[in-house]
Amino acid sequence: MRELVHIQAGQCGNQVGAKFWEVISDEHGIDPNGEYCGDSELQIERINVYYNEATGGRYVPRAVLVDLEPGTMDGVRAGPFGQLFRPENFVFGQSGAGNNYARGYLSDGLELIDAIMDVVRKETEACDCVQGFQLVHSLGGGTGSGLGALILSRVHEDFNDKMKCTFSVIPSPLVSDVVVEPYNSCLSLNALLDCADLIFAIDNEALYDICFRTLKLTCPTYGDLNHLVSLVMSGQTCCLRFPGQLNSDLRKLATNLVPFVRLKTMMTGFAPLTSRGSQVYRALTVPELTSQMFDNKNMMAACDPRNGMYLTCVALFRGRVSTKDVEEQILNIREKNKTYFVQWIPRSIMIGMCDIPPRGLKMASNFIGNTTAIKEVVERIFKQFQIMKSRRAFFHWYTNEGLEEDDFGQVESGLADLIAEFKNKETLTNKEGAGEGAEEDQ
Ligand SMILES: Nc1nc2c(ncn2[C@@H]2O[C@H](COP(=O)(O)OP(=O)(O)OP(=O)(O)O)[C@@H](O)[C@H]2O)c(=O)[nH]1
Ligand SMILES: [Mg+2]
Repeated sequence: MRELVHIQAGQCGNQVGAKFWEVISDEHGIDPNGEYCGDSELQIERINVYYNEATGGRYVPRAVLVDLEPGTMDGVRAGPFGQLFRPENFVFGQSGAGNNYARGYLSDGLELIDAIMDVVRKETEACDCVQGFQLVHSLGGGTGSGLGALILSRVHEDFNDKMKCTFSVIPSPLVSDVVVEPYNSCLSLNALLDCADLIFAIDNEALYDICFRTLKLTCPTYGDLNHLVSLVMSGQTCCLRFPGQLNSDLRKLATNLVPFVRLKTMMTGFAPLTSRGSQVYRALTVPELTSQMFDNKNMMAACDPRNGMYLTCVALFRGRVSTKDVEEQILNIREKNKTYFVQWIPRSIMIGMCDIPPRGLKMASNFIGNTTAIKEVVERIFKQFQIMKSRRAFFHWYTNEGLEEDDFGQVESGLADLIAEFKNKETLTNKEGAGEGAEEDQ
């Protein structure tokens, strides 16, 4: 069995993470006591990917829950599936990181990291053959950004040959008004680029827009945003959790999605979009799902794919759908949009199928896109970073905790290079592409 170890850090990480476990437990027929009460072999066949089996047939999430303050953990424990988690896997401090990356990455984080890694190691060693790790966190908060990056770098050191992916929530002024979030986000993203294999960008700006424009919620809450995140996370992981053929492990997924080592920040999408508790009354069809999943309005990152080029993508269908229909529709959409796909990766859309639909739907589709348009999201936070950095504003909060001014300089050049690489790849033609490591030339 190829197990995964899940780690959630900070307020956002814990709130989103708790929702993820709620949704997948439901999909696998695991009740809040950890007992299996499902009705299909498919639910249980690969249950060990995410759950440990404890004595008495209880299923326990292979999850490590971390925060620098105790409050969010209490929130998780009091939540609907709070009793599911192993009590020893809650690791927390007392003070919080006060929105400061440096407190999460250095001072306070360093005090807690050994206790965290002890739990991570224990979980990993108990696995038969662990395939990798997933981290859920915000890039805006001090704990999520700083401690999240610290954990991932330690995991990278200790388990070098295992896969690491992150679900990273990107801040937006529409949702939060913390001034230093661009600092935290850029510092964290630059660190993740060194040690993560796949970064799923979950952009609060896009989540808010979807809630407001598409779902007509006038005042979206974190509960509403996290409902959308849970659709993405359950979809993105369903090929790992249920039996199937394609992209059935993280390494295959990353190998097919990431043609260049630094370009691993993924845009995600979902169709059909529904608000919490609402139903889809219209019968859905494969053509509808396909066109919606490639639609800008369904993307959980605030960028327009038409302002960039797709390098690769995965189209994942859930429920009882015909493979032939799906293949036809994907060919169709690729043909219609061929100017937005780089020509030097000929088979850039991968298709995945999973028989089990998400709760309340007959069918659904998930999208993972590696598009250079994601540079718009990076640029959004990077510009604010640069404006503040040019005046060295707020630096003392970071240097007081042990970060050096030079670290800001390195982040600046790292992300400037990243944006330049995106721009370079979208202008490459076939011939140049061949020299850059593309395998086939049409
Ligand atoms: N989508 C979503 N975003 C959240 C949630 N909670 C916080 N955020 C976002 O996360 C950022 C703040 O980070 P938090 O996760 O609250 O901070 P933290 O990691 O606990 O770090 P400190 O509190 O600074 O120690 C802001 O951009 C918030 O908008 C949530 O439940 N869902
Ligand atoms: Mg917090």
